[in-house]
Amino acid sequence: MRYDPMNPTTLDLFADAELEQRPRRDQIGEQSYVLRGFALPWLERVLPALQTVLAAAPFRQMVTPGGFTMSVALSSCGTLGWTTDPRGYRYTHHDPQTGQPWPTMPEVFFELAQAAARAAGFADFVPDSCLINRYIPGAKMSLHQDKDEKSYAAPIVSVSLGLPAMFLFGGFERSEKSQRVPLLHGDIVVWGGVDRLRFHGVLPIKEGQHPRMGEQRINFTFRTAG
Ligand code: MD3
Ligand code: FE
Repeated sequence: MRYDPMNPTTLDLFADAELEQRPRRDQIGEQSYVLRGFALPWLERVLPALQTVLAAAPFRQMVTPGGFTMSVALSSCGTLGWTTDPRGYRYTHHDPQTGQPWPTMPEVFFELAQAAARAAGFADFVPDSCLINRYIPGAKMSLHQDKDEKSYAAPIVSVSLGLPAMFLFGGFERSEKSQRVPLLHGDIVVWGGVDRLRFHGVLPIKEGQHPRMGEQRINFTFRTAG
């Protein structure tokens, strides 16, 4: 009989192991870890808080300094939000679309990011910025480095929700071969230290429907930017 979480006759010691075959924590770089499903127990609190943030700062597509409209739509919360326009990439205190300060980072976002950083060996992570990326099928993020933060001492914590993604974890030069890391709903990746300036990107998201999130992938990227 197939495991059915609602049927007590199949609730045995192996049931949970069958549900989650992937290792709980996977090291992908010297100081980078995938925490599989880490965010799942938090989502009941995270998703309503996300709706509140997005009501104040809706997703919008931005234009790169090179003049290209990004396929990924963005929002932010925290004291600093990441933006791009034809003049360049930068962190701002205000949402350029509303002129208002970016929405406050919900406490549950902060706590989740700090707990994930700790689980990967980074004590006392204090993010001041959460970039929220929305991918619809076909959207991608080309290989790049994150270099707009004041200091590279703090790690970066990334939370994946919704449709699966193939994450590209590259080297320190664009030309180096990338590792491919599949990321599913609820996975968290923490990167820091020597891996902080690695090239990275996301392959185009495949068509699909996620039961909880619909036809999209949402990624939170927590940073100490200021
Ligand atoms: C790896 N976002 O917003 S997670 C980005 O899934 C970005 O939306 C991707 O890259 C996404 O800049 C990837 C974040 C991430 C951030 C910094 C990194 C991955 C990283 C630094 C080094 C290696
Ligand atoms: Fe990035």
